[in-house]
Amino acid sequence: MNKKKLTAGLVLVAALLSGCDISLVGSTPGGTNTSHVTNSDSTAHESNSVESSTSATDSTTETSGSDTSSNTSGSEVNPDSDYKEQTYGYAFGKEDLNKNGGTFVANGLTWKYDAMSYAGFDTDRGFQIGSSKNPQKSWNLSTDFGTEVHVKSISVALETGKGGSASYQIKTTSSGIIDEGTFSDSQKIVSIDANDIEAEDFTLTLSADAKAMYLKQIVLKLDIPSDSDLALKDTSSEIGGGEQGGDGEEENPIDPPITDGDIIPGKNGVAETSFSPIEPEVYYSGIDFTQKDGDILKEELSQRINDGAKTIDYKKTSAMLIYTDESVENPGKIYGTYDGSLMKPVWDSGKTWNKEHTWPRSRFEGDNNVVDGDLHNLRAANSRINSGRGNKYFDEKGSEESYYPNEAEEDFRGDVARICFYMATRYTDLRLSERPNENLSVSMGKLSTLLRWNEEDPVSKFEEQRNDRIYCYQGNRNPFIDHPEIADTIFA
Ligand SMILES: [Ca+2]
Repeated sequence: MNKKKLTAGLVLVAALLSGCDISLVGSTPGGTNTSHVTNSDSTAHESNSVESSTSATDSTTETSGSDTSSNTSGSEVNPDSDYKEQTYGYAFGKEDLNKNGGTFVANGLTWKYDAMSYAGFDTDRGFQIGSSKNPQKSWNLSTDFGTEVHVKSISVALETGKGGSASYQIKTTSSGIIDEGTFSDSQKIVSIDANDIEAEDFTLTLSADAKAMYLKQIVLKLDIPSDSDLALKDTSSEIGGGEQGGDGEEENPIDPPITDGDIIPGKNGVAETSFSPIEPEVYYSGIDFTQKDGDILKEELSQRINDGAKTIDYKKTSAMLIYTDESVENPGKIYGTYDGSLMKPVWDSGKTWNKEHTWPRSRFEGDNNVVDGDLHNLRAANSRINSGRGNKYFDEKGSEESYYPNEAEEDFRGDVARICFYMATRYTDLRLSERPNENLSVSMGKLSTLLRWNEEDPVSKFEEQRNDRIYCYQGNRNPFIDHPEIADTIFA
C-alpha cells in the first residue's frame, strides 16, 4: 500500500547506498545550488548522549558519553558482529500525510505526525506543511525504532516557500536535541553526522511563522542490533543527481511546482506589481457618474483609464493572471472563465490553462501591442474550454456565430459584458454592435444582450478583487465593475 504511494515523490531512485556515504547533494533540478546545512555545532549532541546510558533495553550502557566524539565509542563495546548497518530512506508521497495527523508505515518504520494547518504536495519539493495563509506553528514527525540503534548519520531534505525561512529540531528521547537550525528555499539538506548516538526513537520538529515548509525525504544511516526484527528499506531520492556516481540517465522530467495557497506577487513565478492599491473614489476623483450625457461620461472615462495605464507585454501576462485571477472562494487556485474551473497557480505554457481574450484578437485592429496585453480583457481559461469559443461574439444560446458564456453553474454573463464595455470605452476604435459580424475587425456584441447580462449577473467579489489586482499591475481600473449602472448611460 505504501509502496504505491511513495513513488509519487521520487525524482530519482537512489541506488542502494550500501557502501557509499549518505552524501545527498543539495541542488535543485533546475540547477540552483543549495548549501548543505551541515551542523556547525555538531558537538551539541555529545554532551547529551551520556543520558542514553540510562536506557533500559540497552546492553551498552557503559558508553563513555563524554567521549562520543571518537567515532568508535559504540563499536568498542559492541563488536561489529553484534550490529548490522541499515539505511532507512524515504521520500514523502502526496498521500502519505493527512491534514488531520495520524500515523503511516513506510519502509519498515511507523511514523506518527501532528495535524497540519495546511497540507499539500509539490512534486519537486515534497510534502507541504502549512501555507503562507495558514502557517504551521509547530509540527512533529516521530518514529520509534522499537529497539536501541546507533544513529550514524541523518539527512533531511527541507525547504520553504520561496523567500521564506523556517526552523527545525532533530531529537531523540535519550539524547535530547541532536541538531537545530533554520532552513529556507535554498537550503535543502540538513545533513548531520550523528557519531553513533544511541537512540530508540527519532523526532523531527518543524516550525514556521509565515511560510509553507516542505519535507521531501528523510535518510537515516543506522547500526541496529543483529537480532533485531527491524528490516529497513531505502527508497530515498537522489536529490539533484549527478554527483553521486549516478550516470544521470534516470533524470525524470520535473513537474511544475504546485504552489497552492501561496499566490504572492514577486514569489513562486507570480509577477511583481508596479502600483499600490487604490480606492475607486480616489481613482475616479472628479468624474460625475450621475451625469446623463453618455458621450461625455465615456470620453472622461476613456481618458482616465488610458492615462498612466502601463502597456503590458502579452508574454508577461501569464505570471500576472496567476494573481489577478485567483479564486476568492478557493484561494491558491486560479478561477477559470466560462466554466469556473479551479486550476493550479502555475503557468505551464497553456497545458492546464491558457489566456482568453474576452474581446477576441481578430476583433481589434489598431495598436495591437497595447490591446493584446490588456489584463482587463484577458481571463484565465481552462485550456479545454477556450478552444470552443474562437472569435465568436456573445449572445443568448450558442450558435455558429455566437457564444453563450454560461455553460457552468457559475454566471459569467455579466463578467464578459463588463469587460466588453471597458474595451469599447478604452479603445475608441472599437464598437459594440447589434450586428457584430459586420465590421468584424473592430466589433463585438451583441450589445443589447450584453446590457441585459450586466443587469442579470451583478458584479461579483471575484470581479472586484480582480479589478483591484489588475490596477496593481496595469495602473487602471474597469469602471463598469466599479459602476455597473453607467453601462446603460453610455451604451444603451
Ligand atoms: Ca458573474
